[in-house]
Amino acid sequence: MSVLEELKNSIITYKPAKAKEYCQQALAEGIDPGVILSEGLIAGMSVVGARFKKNEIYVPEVLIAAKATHAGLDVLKPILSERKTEPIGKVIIGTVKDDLHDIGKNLVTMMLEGGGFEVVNLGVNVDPEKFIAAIKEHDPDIVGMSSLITSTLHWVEDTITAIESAGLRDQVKIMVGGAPVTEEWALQIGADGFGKDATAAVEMARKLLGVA
Ligand code: B1M
Repeated sequence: MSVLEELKNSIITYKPAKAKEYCQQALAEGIDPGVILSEGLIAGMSVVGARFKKNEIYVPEVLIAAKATHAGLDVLKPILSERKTEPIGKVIIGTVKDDLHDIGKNLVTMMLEGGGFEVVNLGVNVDPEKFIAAIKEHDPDIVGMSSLITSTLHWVEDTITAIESAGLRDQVKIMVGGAPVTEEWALQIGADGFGKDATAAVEMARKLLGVA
């Protein structure tokens, strides 16, 4: 079995220590970190997601799989986040209120950092007031929101409304993403941009700031 298959397997079989080990091995073999991410970690998490959806596994298993994914991400982070030049813009990012999913948001954070952005990661369950306080504190160019659950999607729209009410809407661009989010919905609720995945998020962030 190749190291990427072993890595994917370590997520599916809930083995954080192995995930870390295989990520290190894949890097040592000279495999591109983006490939390790997509064909190892994300591929494994996709299988876990499908099994969770079919009720073949439950929250405790998903939590250990998420832990394994994060163990791998920790190995890749220094490489993916390496910035070679001055930041091209500042982004604050968080998972919206009542939502604790953070794997995708953390991936987007790493890819943005690697793409030349300075990123302030506000974590999960971020309420509109915390987004507003962070805009005032950090003066970002872009506010990023991640949302994974349909029942809490409304917090994305509520946060945009709160940013408008606070008189801060004109000074930031807003980018949203997460599995249930579509481009059409994002634009409809007043966001400036949408990212289907972490790579698209970096492209969108550059576009929003007019960077070629
Ligand atoms: Co939850 N969960 N979960 N979960 N979970 C989903 C989202 C779900 C789709 C599973 C299912 O099929 N049933 C479902 C939501 C259903 C719905 O709303 N329609 C669900 C549910 C229901 C729940 C709970 C309610 C379960 C329960 O308790 N009964 C509960 C809610 C807790 C809460 O948040 N309040 C819950 C809990 C959990 C765990 C804690 C166990 C764990 C999270 C661990 C963690 O994140 N630290 C978890 C996980 C892991 C998942 C699945 C299996 C995987 C999510 C993930 O990490 N994907 C997920 C099923 C699925 O999505 N297929 C599921 C991998 C990640 C790389 O992809 O996050 O989509 P993703 O991010 C992508 C893009 O979306 C995009 O780029 C990323 C990288 O490519 N992107 C952005 C994301 N954010 C972006 C922001 C941007 C741009 C792009 O700009 C700012």
